[in-house]
Amino acid sequence: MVKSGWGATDSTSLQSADVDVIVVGGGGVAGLYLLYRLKGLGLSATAFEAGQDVGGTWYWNRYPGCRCDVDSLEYSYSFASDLQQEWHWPERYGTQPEILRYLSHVANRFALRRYIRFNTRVTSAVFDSESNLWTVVTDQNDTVRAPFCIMATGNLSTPRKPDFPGIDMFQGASYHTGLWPHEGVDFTGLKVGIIGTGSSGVQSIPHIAAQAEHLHVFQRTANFSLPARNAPMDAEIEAMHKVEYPVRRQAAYDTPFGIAGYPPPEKSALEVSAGERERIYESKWRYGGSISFLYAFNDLLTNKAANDTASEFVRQKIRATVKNSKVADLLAPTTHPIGTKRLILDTNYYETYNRDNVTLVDVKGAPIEEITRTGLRTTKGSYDLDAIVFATGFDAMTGAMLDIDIRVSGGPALKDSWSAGPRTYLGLMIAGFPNLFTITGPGSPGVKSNMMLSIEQHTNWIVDCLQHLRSRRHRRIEVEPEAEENWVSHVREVADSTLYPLANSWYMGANIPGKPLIFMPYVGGVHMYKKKCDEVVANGYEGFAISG
Ligand code: N01
Repeated sequence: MVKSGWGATDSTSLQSADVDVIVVGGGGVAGLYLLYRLKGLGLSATAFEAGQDVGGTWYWNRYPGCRCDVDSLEYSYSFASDLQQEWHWPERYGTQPEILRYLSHVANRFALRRYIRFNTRVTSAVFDSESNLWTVVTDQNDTVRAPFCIMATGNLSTPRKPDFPGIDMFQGASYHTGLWPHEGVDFTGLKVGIIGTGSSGVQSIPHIAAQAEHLHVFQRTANFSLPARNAPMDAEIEAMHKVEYPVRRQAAYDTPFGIAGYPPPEKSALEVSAGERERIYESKWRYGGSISFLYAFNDLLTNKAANDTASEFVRQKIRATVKNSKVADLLAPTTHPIGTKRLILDTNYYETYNRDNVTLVDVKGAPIEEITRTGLRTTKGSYDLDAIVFATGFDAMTGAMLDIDIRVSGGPALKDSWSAGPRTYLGLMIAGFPNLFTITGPGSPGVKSNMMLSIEQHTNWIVDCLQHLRSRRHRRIEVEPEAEENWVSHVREVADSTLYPLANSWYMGANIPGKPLIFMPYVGGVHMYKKKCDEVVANGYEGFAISG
């Protein structure tokens, strides 16, 4: 193992460091880019990865129909021009196998696997304030020390199965979409039940329905879904995009969602006639994708009356697609404004309810009471099932970090500091936890943006910060509590000026019983956020105390 570069130039306790940086979650999109950057700076690193191979979210989520909801030309790294030019995405949106192949290619091409210990889960990370070292321990009995620890643990990496009574009694097969068997699942001839109609459920339902003898969809809350309009990659679009890559990538930083090419809307939905509104929504619906639709008008996420027009447009589309009007009514979302939960992109989702072998079951009106040996029982009836699919989501944004015992020796544990909800400065660091960084943590636009771009921006910020510390022989960086407090207040104020808090979403922690209801992402936009991150650096790492 390579010793710490900090230790090599220092006669004190840093000599007991094993490496410069420990990366938790080394195999995902963030971990791989981080390792690439650390390697480039000549910093030594050890990364731990729970998966058997690289891929992160794309390693675990292998359910049928799994595909990215951001255009593949955008959902790809920008750091290596050759890679960008040489890689060919076969479809508008990357499938899970295709994205996994891409990440595996990146790991090989830049020789990153050598830093990663696979099949290894970090169990604790403890910082010693005397030596300024993090000690990280794993379930494989590794103990590694380093001055810096970076959490590349992902925002949707802790799958959540509800605690239904009897869940372990079920004698059929059960699956979670976020932990799908690598060999795939053949549902042919089976009576299948799926619980959950978020992105994972909506993407997998048409595929499972096409195989199963019968599919029961147990829906608690109807969600808005738009047509993805996936298609084979258009050669002309691809060629043009490749020419424009540098300009587009740069321009993306000046946009709210981190994707260029969508001119910001100038009008309110309430400023135009009903006919004009319909025409605009229709053209967005035909184009496909979520940004295009949410960019129809400038107030869809801030003005309820404006949002109602977009919500109603989609409800009408659902009613026009689903033949059985009772089923259509159940599928038409009424509990939240469109866009305040993650907007889903689908292929043939609503059409699937016109199949004879698909039944929608409302489990809001008649909740699931228990999983039985032979299926599932709601307050209204029993269902015989051979297999149950849990498309029930994740303990988002905080789950993976809080599964690790993160603490400062003699100081607080992260789970105590975050007992009332996560608090960070810029989603990059946490007051009271020196030398610990998070990539796209709560308080950053991460999950509300093109993840690829946000991951690159965060990683660049963190690695530049390490370089800054190293070049000045500093050994310690920590957040000033006041800076964190101000940022947390700002994140809350911005969220409160939008419609987002009106939805019981995973952004709010609402899907996990007992989780504090705090809107976690920063929704001021990538453009505002990046500006703030750059200003902080320009002002000498404003809000951070640097020492040692
Ligand atoms: O999870 P979700 P997901 N009884 O939390 C239901 C990303 N992603 O895995 O809404 C009955 O959205 C729950 O019902 P309710 C994307 O960011 C991206 O689908 O809580 N039902 C809901 O219907 C996405 O937003 C892609 O009432 C229960 C569902 O389970 C995020 O991951 C693809 C229940 C969970 O939906 C999470 O998506 C996939 C219970 N006890 C995922 N508990 C793409 O890039 C939960 N539910 C396309």
